[in-house]
Amino acid sequence: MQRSLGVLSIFLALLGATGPTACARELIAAEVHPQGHIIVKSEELLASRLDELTLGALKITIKHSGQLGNENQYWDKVRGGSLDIARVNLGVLVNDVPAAKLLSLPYLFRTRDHMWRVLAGDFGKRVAAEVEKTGAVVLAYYDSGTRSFYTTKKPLRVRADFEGQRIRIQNSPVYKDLITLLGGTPVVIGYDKVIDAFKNGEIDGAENNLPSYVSSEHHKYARYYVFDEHSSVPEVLLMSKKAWDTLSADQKKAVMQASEESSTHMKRLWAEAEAQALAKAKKEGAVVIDKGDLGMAGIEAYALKLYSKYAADPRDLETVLTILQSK
Ligand code: GTR
Repeated sequence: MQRSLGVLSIFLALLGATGPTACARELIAAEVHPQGHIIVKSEELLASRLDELTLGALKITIKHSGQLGNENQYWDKVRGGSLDIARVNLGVLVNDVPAAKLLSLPYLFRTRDHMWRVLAGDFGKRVAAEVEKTGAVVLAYYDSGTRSFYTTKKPLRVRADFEGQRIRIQNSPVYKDLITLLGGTPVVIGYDKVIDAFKNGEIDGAENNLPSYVSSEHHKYARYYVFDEHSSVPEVLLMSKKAWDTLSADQKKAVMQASEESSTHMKRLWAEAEAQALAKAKKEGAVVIDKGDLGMAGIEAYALKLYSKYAADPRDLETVLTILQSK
């Protein structure tokens, strides 16, 4: 009797050690940024917290550096249910999620905090509901700071400087119209191909936040970074509805908690990531021009013409006005 209890306890201990891992579920997450980028670091935190919270039952494998393709492909796969998780820029959703189009309008937010407050309110709920209709679930938003223009030959200081400039953009009608209104030529290129487009002279410029400007090494080709801060479109962490629906209620809670913790962690680190990127860019030869030294009134006057097109629907106009007036 004594002996068989001993065997039983050893057996149970072994089960305890291997049990949860043996039936662990692997969730695949797609990411374009390389290891070391602040977003990937935050996703690593997400993975380890989820592992802890579910005692090893849910594990996230991050396929970083574009191993699974580009963001438009991730978005299609997540909606279609063939990819569990993807982190993309919310701007990638513009063709399917009307709220994302409004959020991409230039000069909509005054500060990052303004954007975070809008996302935490009714507008954030609208984004989540529209995303869910397409077959995905919003887990969290990540900071993406503000996007500004950068170019190879001369800085875009005033509106007239845009003339003749070929500017790389994400595949977004809002950005296409923005560059055209400013007098440039929009060129849609996947993020992973922008560096080649700079090398072979296919484009004269692009736009992005500082951490991406530097981690993608665009700063080595496009030295002139002008702080016009035309947009603040956050990153969004998505899960396919198909994968989500297979989770238990406790697992869903754990996924949401881990996502939120990772997003909060990233918000705290963002300012430092921007400062580090700025210092590295300058050290490696970038010329950074502050907003006060740009002809912002002229640039904004052209850019804001977009509002009458994208907020033509009275309800959208009301939403945009509410955002612009909100504190
Ligand atoms: C980055 C963003 C990426 C991608 C990229 C781009 O800031 O983190 O997800 O959208 O911009 O310009 O394509």
